[in-house]
Amino acid sequence: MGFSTIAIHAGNEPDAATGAVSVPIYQTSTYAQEGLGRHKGYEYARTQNPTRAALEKNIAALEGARFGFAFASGMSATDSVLKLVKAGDHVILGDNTYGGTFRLFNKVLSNYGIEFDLVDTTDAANLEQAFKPNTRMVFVETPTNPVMSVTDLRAVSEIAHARGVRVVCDNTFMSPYLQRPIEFGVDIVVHSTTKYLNGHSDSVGGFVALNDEKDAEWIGFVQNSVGAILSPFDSFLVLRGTKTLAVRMEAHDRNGRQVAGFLAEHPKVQKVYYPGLVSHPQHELAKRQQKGFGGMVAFETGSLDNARKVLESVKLCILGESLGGVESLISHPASMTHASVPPEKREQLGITDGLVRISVGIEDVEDIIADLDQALS
Ligand code: P1T
Repeated sequence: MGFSTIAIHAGNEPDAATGAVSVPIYQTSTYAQEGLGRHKGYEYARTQNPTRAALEKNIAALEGARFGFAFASGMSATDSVLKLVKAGDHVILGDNTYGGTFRLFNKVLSNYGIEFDLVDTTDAANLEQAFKPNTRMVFVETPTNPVMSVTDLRAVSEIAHARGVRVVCDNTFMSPYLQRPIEFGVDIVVHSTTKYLNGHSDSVGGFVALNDEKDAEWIGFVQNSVGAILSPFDSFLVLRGTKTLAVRMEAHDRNGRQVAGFLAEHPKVQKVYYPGLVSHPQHELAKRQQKGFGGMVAFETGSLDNARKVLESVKLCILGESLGGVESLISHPASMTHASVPPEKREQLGITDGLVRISVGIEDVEDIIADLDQALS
């Protein structure tokens, strides 16, 4: 079956009791039991909820995974995956990730004896040298937030698997429509469903998709034991969102390419970060690994002053954190999403004070370009 058919039907069976075509929001905390140890498979709503279960089936199918778990946020999904490692274990973390992912490793997990090194995973030789005897996981984001570096998922998976190490990929920027990491050998996919999967900027959530039965059993155990579950209402919203994922991603991709092309030609823009541009260092890899280039674009304005002028002059694009919604959002990574990354590391990655990031929405692209044009001038 094709992607859109799966998106619309997986997990979305008509309700057995009423025939409702949309999976109902089962807004209940508990379930009546017929007798001691006798029930319909639902005991308590942290453990099982039919709306959440429908979403879990849906996104797992979209990622080509056997198992899926929905969490309260992208960060809680990542944190739960990190519960596969223990004190004394080492994790290789891509050197550019969402700032909150770095913060989780740097300020939280490090307190629990989990060691990590930041590695530029766009360079396979670099990665080979980073393994230690206690390395248990490689965690990458591709393309990265915000400088859009692309990591070769097949190469990373081969290198890690040769050492018996799991590979995790944060697939938030692409969504399963544009990239399916498991097809390249990745073991575990994480998402912030807050972004493209939900797609309407009205829900915060996260997801973990994987094939390994033992790891899945543990993630499910952690989900129930820690309790960072996605609510029934949010599960409903994301389930509604994924039905239109393909058409939305096509539109984000189309608009993203045009906005990146416009910026690349603009005299006030010094550099554009977008894997769809032939000038992008991993353009050929992105063409092989991704079905498109998506709607995330970053560009260098040269200074904080210039960035501020652009960010405060836009009229259609909305200044704010987050991405992946139907509306265009514009942000300043250095002071917003990546403020928790040390300044020298930011500088090294290209997250300068002059860098501006756009999540290109699905408005009419001429209007987005006209807005950026007037803001730049
Ligand atoms: O916000 P939350 O749902 O917890 O997701 C965290 C997260 C994880 N992974 C990636 C790649 C992300 O971009 C995010 C969140 N990012 C933003 C809020 C942002 O504006 O970049």
